[in-house]
Amino acid sequence: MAFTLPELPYAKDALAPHISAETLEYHHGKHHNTYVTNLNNLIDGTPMAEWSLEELVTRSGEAPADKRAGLFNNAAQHFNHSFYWKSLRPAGGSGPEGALAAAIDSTFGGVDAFKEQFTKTAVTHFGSGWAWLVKESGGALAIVGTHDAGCPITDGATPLLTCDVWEHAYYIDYRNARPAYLENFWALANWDFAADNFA
Ligand code: MN3
Repeated sequence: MAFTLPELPYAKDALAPHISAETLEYHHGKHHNTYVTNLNNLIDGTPMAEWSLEELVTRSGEAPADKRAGLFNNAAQHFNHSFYWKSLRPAGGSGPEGALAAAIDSTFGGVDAFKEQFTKTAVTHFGSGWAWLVKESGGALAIVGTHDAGCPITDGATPLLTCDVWEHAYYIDYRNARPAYLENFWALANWDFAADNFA
């Protein structure tokens, strides 16, 4: 079954001034859309057309050798971007509550310490990739950086929240200033989404 570009869960101008409508126009309408188109072209007419997106990400090694890299990259980027749009919200940023807040406190020593570590992972990540808050397969919280299309579900982790640190995510609004993009990420972080994923 062919994949479709998911609608953004908010209006294109709803994340401004932190992330502009122009950024979303390109990032969602062009970049993400291209990953979806490429993925559909790779699986069309093959048995992989029956696989779920998660299966395509975690089982790309079973694909024909000449398709493996493209399949993983485009499937994982479709997964990662769909997850990123939901990791943001116009009225985000307040902070975690309940069980997730307690786990963040005990793991990182508080929300501010968590944000500091996550920001450091995102800002110091070399080149293109992603910063994630995940629940590892054993249940512990962790901050992980993944390169290019890297996706934590390949390690059996459950993603809770992500920040896209590819330049296309921030170059229109912040040029090369990834730290400024991260500062603004915290004004948009969707903690309800993270809590739902943690539960
Ligand atoms: Mn991106």
